[in-house]
Amino acid sequence: MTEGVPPELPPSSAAQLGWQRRAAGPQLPPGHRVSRVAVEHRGAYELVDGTGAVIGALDAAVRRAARTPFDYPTVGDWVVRTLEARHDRRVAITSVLDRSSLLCRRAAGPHARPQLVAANADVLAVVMTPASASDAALADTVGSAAPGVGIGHRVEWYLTAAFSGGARPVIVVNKIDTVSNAEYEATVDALRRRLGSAAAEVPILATSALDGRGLDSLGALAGDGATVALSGPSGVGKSSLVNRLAGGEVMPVAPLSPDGRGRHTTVRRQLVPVGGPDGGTFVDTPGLQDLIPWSGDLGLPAAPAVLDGVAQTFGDIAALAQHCRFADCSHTVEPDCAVIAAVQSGELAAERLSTYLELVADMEAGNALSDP
Ligand SMILES: Nc1nc2c(ncn2[C@@H]2O[C@H](COP(=O)(O)OP(=O)(O)O)[C@@H](O)[C@H]2O)c(=O)[nH]1
Ligand SMILES: [Mg+2]
Ligand SMILES: [Zn+2]
Repeated sequence: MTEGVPPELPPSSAAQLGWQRRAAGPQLPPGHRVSRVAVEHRGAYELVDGTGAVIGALDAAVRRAARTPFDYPTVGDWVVRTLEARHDRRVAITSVLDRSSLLCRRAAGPHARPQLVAANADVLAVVMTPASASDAALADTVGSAAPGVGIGHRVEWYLTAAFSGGARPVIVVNKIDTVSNAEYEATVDALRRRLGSAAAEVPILATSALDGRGLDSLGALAGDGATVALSGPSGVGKSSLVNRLAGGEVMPVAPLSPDGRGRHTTVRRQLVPVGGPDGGTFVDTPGLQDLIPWSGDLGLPAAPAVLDGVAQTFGDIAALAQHCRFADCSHTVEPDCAVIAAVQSGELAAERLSTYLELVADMEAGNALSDP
């Protein structure tokens, strides 16, 4: 039953996987149990349950009934699966349990399609470096880049995906060993200015995967079975952080061999247990590197808060927009636009508005094509 499972990890405990954080379990049919998706590859899923790992595939009837991408499991999902493997040596996944959160990106390509990246993450950690943080603070130029080209790395994109998906965003400034304290403070100041109203809602952690500073605080985010998803551009040290916290080379760290991923023959586990019995899990998946948030419904069960990620990331603009003449004001060309007026009076930073407009354009690109 455990055939094909990467051997490098001890089995995580059920408490680490966070089962106890869920409100109530489903009524299980005989011969079934609940497991969590640790990695997804080509329609097969590595499932962990605190005792070991098995490979599962979606039950044929469930697959036939699936209508949208949201009906398929993704990393971090809780699923019901058969105990016994079938003829193809895989267990059958018979249902996907309701999600408490969902990180979802707009898949690349001309048509707007949702791509599920991670489910049931409590926290989305947006990892950057002092260098990338100050780049991000300086890189604003109105309309300089085509939507989707190279600007999916902006911190506001990740915050929006977190807020709208029901995960708590945290910013992690990694590689602090590369700068002085003064440089780090300047980085954080610039970041806070950039984030405007959102700065108050997003804690900033400093870490070094090299010398270990800040790792306790980062690891503590995954206490008591919590799940922390790591997002951020390639090279900022996400996998290095996970490896430090997991205590071994669980994720491949750059530099890779010239042929890239070819060096690793197994698909790496993307849900990684950390911190022992009182710990939780980290999610490190390529899908979170470059992310345009999905603007549509995420299919989450009735959420306590209205999950408008853009309005939460840009609370200052959302508040001003209440005073625009038109309820659907785009804050670009309309008369009596309170947002443009606030930029002109200096109340709102011009970069804040240009970033907002780029994000909205990015999220909407392709939507017109996909509408029938
Ligand atoms: N100086 C320094 N280098 C780091 C740190 N974390 C990661 N690195 C290096 O940065 C490179 C990219 O790290 P990796 O974990 O693969 O980044 P990822 O693409 O975000 O997963 C590697 O060469 C790491 O050794 C850190 O805290 N300080
Ligand atoms: Mg990595
Ligand atoms: Zn307006």
